[in-house]
Amino acid sequence: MVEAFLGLGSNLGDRHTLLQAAVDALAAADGVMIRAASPIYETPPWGPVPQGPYLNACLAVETSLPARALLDLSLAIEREHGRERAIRWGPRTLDIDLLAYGDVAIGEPGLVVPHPRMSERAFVLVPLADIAPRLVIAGEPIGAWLDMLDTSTIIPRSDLAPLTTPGRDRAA
Ligand code: X6L
Ligand code: MG
Ligand code: MG
Repeated sequence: MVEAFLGLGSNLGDRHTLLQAAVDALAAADGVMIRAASPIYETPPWGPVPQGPYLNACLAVETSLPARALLDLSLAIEREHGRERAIRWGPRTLDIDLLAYGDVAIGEPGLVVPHPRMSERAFVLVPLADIAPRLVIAGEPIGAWLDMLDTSTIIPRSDLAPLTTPGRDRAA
């Protein structure tokens, strides 16, 4: 079993429902157990394409799947929820990124882990630090990377229902 971290994002459609649908689909998959879900954040769009604001969150999962299978599962779930890839870095109903897969480093076509740009992206690191405060990225603790970023625009959406995962968040 390997602990992996996934980044979730949505800026098209019913963003909150789409993030929860991603959690549900991952939780239903063979070989994937969700261990933690971060709070949900509203984040300004980052990158060269003008687009609407995102909801972002991160998941910790324990998995018996190889990294490539976890990636393929994530891409299939994206497609099942309307993901189109018309514009690179454009708006999307659902994005599921494999951020880290145990301590394994992989560089293959379509599969680079740890995600090479996550340490530059506050919309990834803020929710990731919530569920993995002791994570080390490229030899530096996540907090050191966060200290170099402007996190002031990464806004917790505590008005939204938290992401619910099987075995947690059950009614009392
Ligand atoms: C120059 C060139 C500067 C490219 C930045 C940054 C490209 C981010 C892609 C870049 C560049 C990305 C999300 C997002 C996207 C998201 C928020 C990407 C892929 N995904 N903004 N922008 N959340 N807030 O999940 O991350 S497009
Ligand atoms: Mg992404
Ligand atoms: Mg992606």
